[in-house]
Parts: sequence; structure tokens; C-alpha cells
Amino acid sequence: MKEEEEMISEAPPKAATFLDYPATKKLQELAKNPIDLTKVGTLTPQRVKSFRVDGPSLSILYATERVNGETIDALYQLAAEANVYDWMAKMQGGEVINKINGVESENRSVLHTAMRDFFEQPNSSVLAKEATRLAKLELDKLENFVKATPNFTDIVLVGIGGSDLGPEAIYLSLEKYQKPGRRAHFISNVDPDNAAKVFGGLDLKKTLVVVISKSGTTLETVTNEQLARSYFEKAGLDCKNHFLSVTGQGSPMDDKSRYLESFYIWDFIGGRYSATSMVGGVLLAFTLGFDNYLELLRGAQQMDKNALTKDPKKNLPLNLALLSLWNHNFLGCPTTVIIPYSQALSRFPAHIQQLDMESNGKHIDRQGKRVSFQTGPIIWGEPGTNAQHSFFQLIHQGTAIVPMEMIGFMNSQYGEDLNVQGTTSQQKLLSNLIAQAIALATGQKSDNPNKGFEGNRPSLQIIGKELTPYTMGALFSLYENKVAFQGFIWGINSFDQEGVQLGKVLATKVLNLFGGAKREEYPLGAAYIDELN
Ligand code: G6Q
Repeated sequence: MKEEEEMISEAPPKAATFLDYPATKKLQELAKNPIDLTKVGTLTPQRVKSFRVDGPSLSILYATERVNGETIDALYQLAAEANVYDWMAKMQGGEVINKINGVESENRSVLHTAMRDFFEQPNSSVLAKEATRLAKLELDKLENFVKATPNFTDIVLVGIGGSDLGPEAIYLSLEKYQKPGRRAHFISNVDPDNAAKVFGGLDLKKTLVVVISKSGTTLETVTNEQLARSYFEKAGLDCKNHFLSVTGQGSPMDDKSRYLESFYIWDFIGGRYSATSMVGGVLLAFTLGFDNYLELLRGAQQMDKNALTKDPKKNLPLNLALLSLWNHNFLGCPTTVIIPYSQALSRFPAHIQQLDMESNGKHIDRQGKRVSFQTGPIIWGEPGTNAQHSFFQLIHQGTAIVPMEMIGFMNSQYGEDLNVQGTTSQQKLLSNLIAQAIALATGQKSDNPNKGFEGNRPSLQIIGKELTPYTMGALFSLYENKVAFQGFIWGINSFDQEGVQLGKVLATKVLNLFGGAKREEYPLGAAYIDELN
């Protein structure tokens, strides 16, 4: 992949920064008087029908956002002025976009989409094709491995951050598709109790451990691998017959003598974008079956293709990006809450929290300059309806406006449901999603101020027929591409994570004190240790 170093992309924005785009100025004007959803006759059946975008296996309904036709036109104009279509093509085409001009930075392509570009004519770029060729080699290796290991029942994933959150979110969302007798477990935190609990309940003879670390050096993962190995050694088992690795070529974990099988990822896949690569692939193919893993990739690939669509009315990730940006930059809402009306998506908000906040939590633009506008919002969330009985009070009647992204499906996964008092549980779930969206938007007047709902609390609904491997792939890609589009519009680099480095360096210094280093080497750390003792 040497050529990628030479393909430095030129910054395409026509204006210097986000604040300079004419569309930004227009949107600032429109934001002074956004549509009033509480006004009788605003949120009509016709509005519900026409304020929607349809894409592969998912649709977005946005009648309950504070937008009208003029806002949408201006948002589409913003997308065009920020050249997002070119940026998306450059990203999927393998150009070097992970880069800050004028300062030392990463200097890489961003090619997670190439990990799932197997099913149709791969896109034309040589680099993207090469990435897909490499990914296909790993995919074939994985298919053979899964066929050759019928005797194992359990797999333990050891990894953290991007090497854990995405795979776990997908696995939990698709447990319905689990092969009989196959289960997955996760050890991420460097908390010995996490490992003790997982290994305490397993038949180690039938257990695989997949250690995932792109760098091969992450403290938590290296420690947990040693801990995991000690359980097998104590049981008199040879770790070489049970341990797998997913890592970068040449990393300390790229050592065939220690693993039953090793799989590769590459620099051009960011950790938080890696779930569809071997990072998620090994565990998902083992537990759900290889075909279901392929279905996940198919869904993601179709949404990637949709993200390349230059017709904004048909581009689902772009619409999600723009609606969220409207709430954040123009209506001034600092957070976004993600509420899946699906228990299977219980870890999806945590994955999106990392994906979005690690990608767009940046204060420097692509030219290395401090930005003077808000970049990524704070992302949080929990499944509905549970969340309704918890923090929805603040969302309905608090002083902060919290835009909501709801996710729901027409059918349940298992198809096992009961009619209680005339309706099924799935109908109850969906009724709540719909009712909340309307209640947040329209509010309720009351003579008693304590019972009044001001309304105009924006939300959108991401709706699919059923949560399948294909739909889950599409949902993952929808958000990955949403985050990328927002980064393109703000002119920031969404694909590095310098912000996590300082804490890591200081943690090592404190750890050295625990390990016997002199207190003079880090007096502030030593003072804290004294206080803890
Ligand atoms: C993700 C981040 C981060 C990373 C973990 C694990 O984009 O870079 O969450 O995934 O720190 O890193 P390793 O895979 O190198 O162990």
C-alpha cells in the first residue's frame, strides 16, 4: 500500500471553514425562527408521509425535527458547498484523507468500507481494490478456520475500545442467529474480576480466546491475555491450541508460534471502524455462522454504496448527518441521545458513543487551526422503553433540549409474542416509539405549569422491517458514514484519536510508581497514591 502515501488529497472545501459557507449563514438565519411543531396543523399526517428518506433496509422519518422544506434545501446546499460527495468518494476510493495539513499527523487512507466491498464490482481505485483483496484473503482464511473448528463451544474476546465495543454490540444484536451451542464472552476492562467471572463458568477444553489488538501493545489487552493464558495453563491446556489473534502485521502479537490462527487488520482501518473486519469477523463467524457474517457485510456494503449517492434526497447517512448537525450547530443542542426500541441493541449506543465522540471530538481543523464552532456532540443512550422510565423526564420537561435518534423495527426477531389486552408486545414497543416522538414534538398545554410540556423537542426515527444481520450491517454503516459526513462538513479529521494519548502516557508514569519508580519521577502521581493509601 505504498502508493497511498503519495496520493495526498487536496482540501476540497470551496470556503475556508464551516462558518464561511453561504449555506451556513442561511441556516443561521433560519435557526432564528425554526418551525413550531406545537402549532396546530404543523405535525400533520401529510408531513409524516413526506418527511422521510428511504435507503437499504432502513428509512429515516423526520417529521418531528424542527425543519421545513427551506431548511432541508439549505442543509443540502451546505453538503454541496462542503463537497461532501467528493470527500466520500475519496474516502471509499482510498485516497489519503486521514491527515492534518501543516503539522505532524497520521497520513493514511481510510478504508474500512473496503472490508465489505466483495459483492459487486469493487470501486475503481487501485488502493481500495488492494485493500479488498487483502481483506478477502483474511475472509477465506476465516471461512476455512470456522469449518475446521467444530469442537469448540465458547469464544472469549479479549480487546478494548474499538477492538471490543463494535463486535460486542453486533453480537448482542444478533444472538437470535447464534448457532446452537455457541456462545461469546467479552473481557475488556483491566479488572481481574471481569476475567474471573468469564473463565469461572467455562469448559476451557472447548473454549477459544480471540485476542484483538491492532497495535498489539494496549496495556489492558496485553495484561488480560496473560491472565487468560494463566487459566488455561493452570488447567493443563496448551494455549497454542486455544488462542487466536487479530492484529496488525508486524505487531508484537503477530507471532504464529503462540496462536492457533492469526488474522490481520491494517493501518487504514480505524479501531472504531473495524467491527466488520476480522476484529468482529472471527467472533461473529464462529458464533453466528459464516453466512450470517457475510450478510452483515452485505448490508454494510449496500449502505456504503448509498452513502456515495449524489442525490441528497436518497442518501440516508447524509440526511442523518445533516439533521443532527442542524440540531447541534444551529439550534444549539449539545448532546444527542440514541434510543433503540430493541433490547438486542442494548450496546449499540455505547458503540456509537465511541464512534462519534472519538471521531468528531476535535478542536483542530484539517489545516491545524483551532475551530470557532461546535464539532461533535455528546452522544449517549439506552434502550427504550426502559429509558422512558428513567431519564425521559428531563428530555420532556428539563431545561436542556436533547435531540433524539430513535431506532425501531416493525417485526420482532424471534417472532414469539403474546397478545395481551388486545395488542402484542412488539406493537406496544412501537406504539411507545411513535407516542414519544409526537409527545416530544407537540408537547401539551396545561393550566398547571407542572404538567405542561413545552414541546419542540426534536427527534427522528430510523425504522427497519426486522433486525437481521443485513439490517445490522446497514445500521453500522449508516452511522459510520454519518460521522464521516459531519467531519467533512466541519473540515476536521475524523480518523485519528490524539485525544486519548495524554491519559495513556500519564497512566504509564503512575503505574511505574506502583512498580517501584522513585516518587521524584512523578510527584503529582505519588501524591495521589499517598491519598489513596
Ligand atoms: C479506536 C481507538 C481505540 C482502540 C483501542 C484498542 O478507534 O483507536 O478505542 O481501538 O485503544 O487499540 P488496539 O486495538 O491497538 O489494542
